[in-house]
Amino acid sequence: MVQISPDGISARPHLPACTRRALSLVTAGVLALAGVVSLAGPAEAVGTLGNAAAAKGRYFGTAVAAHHLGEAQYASTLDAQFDSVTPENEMKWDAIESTRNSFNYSSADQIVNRARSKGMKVRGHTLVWHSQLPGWVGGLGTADLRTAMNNHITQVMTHYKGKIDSWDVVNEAYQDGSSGARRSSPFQDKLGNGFIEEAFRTARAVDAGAKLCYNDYNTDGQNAKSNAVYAMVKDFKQRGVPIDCVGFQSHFNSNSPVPSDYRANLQRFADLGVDVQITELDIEGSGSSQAASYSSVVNACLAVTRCTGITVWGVTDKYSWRSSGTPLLFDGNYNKKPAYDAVLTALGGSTGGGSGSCTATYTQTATWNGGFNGQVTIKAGGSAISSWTVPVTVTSPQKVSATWNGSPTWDTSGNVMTVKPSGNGYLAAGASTSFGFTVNTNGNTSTPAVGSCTAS
Ligand code: G2I
Repeated sequence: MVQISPDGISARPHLPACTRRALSLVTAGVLALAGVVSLAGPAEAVGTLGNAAAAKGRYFGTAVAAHHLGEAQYASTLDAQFDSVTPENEMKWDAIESTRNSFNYSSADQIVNRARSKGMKVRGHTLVWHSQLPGWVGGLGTADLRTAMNNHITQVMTHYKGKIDSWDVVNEAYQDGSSGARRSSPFQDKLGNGFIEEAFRTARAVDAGAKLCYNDYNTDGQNAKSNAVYAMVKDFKQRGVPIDCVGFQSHFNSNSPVPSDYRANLQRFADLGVDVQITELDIEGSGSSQAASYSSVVNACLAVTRCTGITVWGVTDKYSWRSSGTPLLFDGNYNKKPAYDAVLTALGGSTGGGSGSCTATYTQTATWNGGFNGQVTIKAGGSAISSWTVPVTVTSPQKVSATWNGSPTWDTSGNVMTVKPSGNGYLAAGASTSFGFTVNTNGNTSTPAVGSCTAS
């Protein structure tokens, strides 16, 4: 544990000699002027995503891939943070029935059994989808295809009967764009519009205990596609076709940001008498803007009583289906990102998580023409913590030129560093430590934004 002493500034190797000389002359004055800023940000976030969501009556899940479960950090992050899983590919038609009537459940079973042994929910994804569909399905004639579709639903749902919270019975059956039309697929083209209803009726007959969802993307705000899905769900509810939930995939990026009417759109579906779920959430970006988008999604779900849970589409950026967009809550080294803090904070944190708490307090310790030094003091709450992270955001064109007593990782914008201890991060109850950094202002003297301290 090292406290940064202002007296040590002139000895720091990171500063140019002229700066060190200037600092040694003005240190006393600087100290008099230095501002101490206690963080006025959101309440400190403690606990885990699953615990915090549970306290709000929701689940917080992630897509998982069976072939990553043997990686220790993947498994420990999954187990520590999430209380629901969705097999990312293992329950798709090509994974389970690549040859007609020959069912292979091994990878999906691995995920389902593991999750259930840890008390996690499982979302089933997905029974009827045009993609990841083995070639033999498309080659069938109409009657045979109908038999094959119903048989696939029946076999798979029977195998998992009683183990699945919600099934994505039909996935992505509508076209993008303004037509509001159905997407071409073997099911649509040969069985016609009635295939969705038939799939849901078959599914209900197999496992009456599972919630049956229709799941799609680009339906997150009100648009022609979501209007078409809305009309279908309304019709199903009026005619008694069994549907319990609608999944909103919520794959967002700068071309497809969180819609401003996201909450209203979730609400209008809920008002039809179905649950709504955010099923494949990921938001490309980094730092505070990504964090803000995640926060808005969580807030939208919390504002809709029938929004029963949120699933992010992967544990870590490094295994995301669009990894280069760094769309998830943990970076490639399993560090919590600002987006993680934002989600946990939006969920209200949790005092029951078992990990302690910490606070981060910013002090400007020195300033000179063209730069300043900042110091962040981390203080453990009423119980000991084994480690901590604190995000610090500077404003472009500012640049952090040096850090000490902390280990930073940078987001792609270069404006956000997430700092963790450079050595052992243990702090006894009420104990503190500090890290420091130098900012070259490049003309902008804004105070860095120091986010909430996350204890672990
Ligand atoms: O595309 C993102 C998602 C859109 N909604 C439905 C989801 O099921 C879909 O998930 C993605 C998976 O994240 C990818 O991992 O679905 C893709 C396939 O459409 C998955 O990609 C596939 C690759 O295309 C295959 O080459 C690969 O063999 O993953 C397979 C298994 O790793």
